[in-house]
Amino acid sequence: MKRVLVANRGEIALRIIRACHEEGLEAVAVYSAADRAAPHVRAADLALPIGPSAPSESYLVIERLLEAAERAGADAVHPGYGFLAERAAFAQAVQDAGLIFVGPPPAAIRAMGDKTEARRRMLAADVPVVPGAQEPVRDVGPALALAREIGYPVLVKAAAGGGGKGMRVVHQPEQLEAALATAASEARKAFGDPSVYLEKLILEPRHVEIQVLADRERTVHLGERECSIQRRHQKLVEEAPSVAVTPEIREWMGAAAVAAAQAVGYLGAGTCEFLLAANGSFYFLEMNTRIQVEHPVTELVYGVDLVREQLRIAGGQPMRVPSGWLHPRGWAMECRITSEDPSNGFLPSTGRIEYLRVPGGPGVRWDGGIEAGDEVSLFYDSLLAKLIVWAPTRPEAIDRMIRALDELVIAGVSTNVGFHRRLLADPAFRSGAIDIQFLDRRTDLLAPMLSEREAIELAVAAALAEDEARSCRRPSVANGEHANRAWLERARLEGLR
Ligand code: MV4
Repeated sequence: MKRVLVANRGEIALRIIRACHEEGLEAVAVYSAADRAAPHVRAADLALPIGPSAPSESYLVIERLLEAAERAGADAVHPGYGFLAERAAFAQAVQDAGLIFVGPPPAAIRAMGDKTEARRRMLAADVPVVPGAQEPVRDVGPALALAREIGYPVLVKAAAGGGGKGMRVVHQPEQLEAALATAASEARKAFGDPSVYLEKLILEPRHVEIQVLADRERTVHLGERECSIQRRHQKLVEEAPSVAVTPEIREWMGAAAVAAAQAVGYLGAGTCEFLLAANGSFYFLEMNTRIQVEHPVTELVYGVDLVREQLRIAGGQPMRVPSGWLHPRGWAMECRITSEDPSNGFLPSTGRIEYLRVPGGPGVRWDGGIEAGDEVSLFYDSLLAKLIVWAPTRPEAIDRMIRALDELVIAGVSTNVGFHRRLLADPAFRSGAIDIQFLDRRTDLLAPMLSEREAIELAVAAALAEDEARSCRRPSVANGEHANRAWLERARLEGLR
């Protein structure tokens, strides 16, 4: 393996290109029309165009990517996350073209992609799954009998699903028939497959996932990530380890994740998602057969470069993770920085990045895909960058994240930076009392005060004016929706809020 085509864009493409270079591999970027001058294009050894801006005409077109790999003389393809990463047909097509797919075997992707099939395999491997069905339900009669057996409330889920689409909560038998119909129709629209099945609804769980890594000899786990801070299935903050996971739970959940991976013949990096109930019981939900957005928090507490390990494993080398017990060291936290306006229903915002100041200093990592001058469009998802910190303890990690968020300046598009600052300062978040419904209860964290919004608009204008004047003073400034402390204080004194 010498030359890797990176079939992705943004921060993850850049992350993969850097890992290739550290592994002594050449990296080939691909780009759509909108990404001609994107950072990942300039970081690569070679970059090839693959079509218009719309993903359906570029990053999602298997033939375009295989053509580019052929033209570049690449011998491997890394899919990143999103786009084609979990399409078994893509992994298969890459292999059929005589190239190495940097990921699991197509059969493992396929097995985990079908949720009832995955549940059957997990049961056979003694991995705890949520009580429920292993086969899709078609008719309301058998569904009622099953729901009675499971006990209400039950959840109707899409068999081809994942990510929350086609899910319906049912509290009473009278609601079941309608829920089956709406879930099936949603599933057909989203996945082209109307099959649905039933599970018991787990109330107020945490979302905890285990990182696994498998080479041809061994399968190991690298502990958990706590991903409960999410809104409408979009994760916003992740951390490792989890306050709710004791060494015993870690050992059991880790063993379950390793068994899950082995049950499908897994290879490379993957993640098993679990629901962790308040009483310590946990249930396998699904396996993500790709590198995930939040992988850096695991890297920081386990001292492993997961993308480099993916590349080594794909090239037939053993992983460089020691055998025996691995333990997390310290605490890592990640904030997803998105071009969305939390005070406006998290609608995506677009525009030109007029100004960017990236935080730094000890224990701070910036996995970004944007630079000042870049245009943020609606063609791609709203993730601009990930701000990741490490510190010896959770309170110190939170304080360090607040410090880093204070340093961060993004002007030109609205971002969720202000939301992150409010969340990290919140006593309930700091106490660790979080579950997947946390933000549903705490809508107060989503919308800033009106006066704050006004202050911010003024702060952004001030930042831009300063930038233009090429002032050598540190800009006293702006974060889309939040102004820094000094500025807010000035605004308050001047009667602006
Ligand atoms: C559940 C659940 C409660 N009980 N299954 C959401 C997406 C998909 N990965 C599975 N999901 C859930 N399955 C049972 N039996 C709650 C969720 C869920 C959720 C899970 C992880 C992270 C965020 C979530 C938000 C809402 C619901």
